Amino acid sequence: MKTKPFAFGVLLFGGATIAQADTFVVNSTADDGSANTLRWAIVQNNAHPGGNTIQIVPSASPFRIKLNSLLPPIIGPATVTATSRGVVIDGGNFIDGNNQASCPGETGGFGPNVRSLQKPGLAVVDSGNVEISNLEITNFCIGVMLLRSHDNHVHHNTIHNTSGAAGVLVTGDDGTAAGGSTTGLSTRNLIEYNTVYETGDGMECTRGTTFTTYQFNTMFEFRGRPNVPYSQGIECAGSGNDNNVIQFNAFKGYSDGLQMNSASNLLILENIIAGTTYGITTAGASVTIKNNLITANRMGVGPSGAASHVTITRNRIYNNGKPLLSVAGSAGGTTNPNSPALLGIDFGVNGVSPNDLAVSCGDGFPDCTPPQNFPVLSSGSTWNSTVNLAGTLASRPNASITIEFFANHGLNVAGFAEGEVYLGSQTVTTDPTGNISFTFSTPADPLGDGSTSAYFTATATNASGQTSEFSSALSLRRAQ
Ligand SMILES: [Ca+2]
Ligand SMILES: [Ca+2]
Repeated sequence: MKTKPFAFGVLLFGGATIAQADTFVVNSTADDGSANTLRWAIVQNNAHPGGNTIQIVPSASPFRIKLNSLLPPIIGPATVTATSRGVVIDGGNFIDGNNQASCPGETGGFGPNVRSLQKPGLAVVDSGNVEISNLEITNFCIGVMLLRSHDNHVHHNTIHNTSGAAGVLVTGDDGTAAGGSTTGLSTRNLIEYNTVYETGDGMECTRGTTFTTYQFNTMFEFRGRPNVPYSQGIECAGSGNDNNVIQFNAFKGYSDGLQMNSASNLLILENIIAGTTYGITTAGASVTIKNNLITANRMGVGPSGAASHVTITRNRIYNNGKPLLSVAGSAGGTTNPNSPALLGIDFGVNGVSPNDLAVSCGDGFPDCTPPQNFPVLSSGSTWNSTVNLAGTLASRPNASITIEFFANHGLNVAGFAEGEVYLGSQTVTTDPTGNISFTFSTPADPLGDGSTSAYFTATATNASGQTSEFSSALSLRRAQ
């Protein structure tokens, strides 16, 4: 059925040509190319692209479209959507979404391959302005692939049991053997409100993916598929993956919640990351990690690289240090049970990085090498009407430093204190020798639940935006 219920069109500049936008109704689950099948609708759209709608009208729920071969990529602008839930696009006739061997070219025993561009359920390639929504997609190597593609909107889909690269792969891969990153080849995509599970990587922003937003998605792995190693919640692989936003998502069960690699100018805001080996790893510059809940992981946040400027502010980071290991050496994870990465913030993913003091610095001033030195808290053992924290910081001379203070119910299972409840901050300036003493006061219920004891920590963030590891814990109790 080809209908034209909407009289809108695309008026091309010059006014001489009007391209009619059509609606192609899919009401058959067959995959024989006949009218009103999904394959037929995509072929029709691609023959005359220009704002068409492929509208799947399910006659039953579930309405399972079991394909016999891959669908052609969708040429935009176009919309692919279902009028109600229950529409399943299933590649199970020729791909086993639970076995990586179905996706040749993957590296057996390692995590999903971010260079894989194989066997997607739906794809947009060298095109853009495609909206994909309200679908369930399963048993492919990739759920939705946006390859060298722009201005797409992928939302309200359920993508699960894929065994190649990712649930949603956004990539600018140009296919060259060298790596093929070209900044901006995939740009301005919006991926939101999707549920993604058992897909290896949840999503990827790789090889030139810019100005793309991932928000309000739920992604998880059960860590229970022996033929598909779990990998990253979102991975940005290769170079040029800058100016992306990852916010309001939930990640659980990955080897890395977010593996950002060298991606820069990122905003990572208000996510929940739990049950991963490494919550967030990032080596880029100008990365802001704010207001996230990062708990029950092995390690919380792991910035790395001397040039990194990773600002970690106002998060809730606690109850990490769990003995969670990734399997099979996937890119960012570890199989080493002796890995010291058990901290809430671990610069270098190598355990506590000690402060470098003046005696070890060639110029005679402290904190001459990254990471930013952390504060040292020191005060009495009790609080009364207020909690009074005192401490010192040794850093660069005449430096403006923002110190954030946190309270914790206890140490994590590995014995480190983190940042469970944010108490506030203050900005200080070190003296000409690089040293400063500070005090900070907070009301007598620092954990907000009447607890009469707490572990206090602090971080330091320098003027270029680089945040330290957490300080050692100071244990205090309320005076009786
Ligand atoms: Ca460290
Ligand atoms: Ca340092």
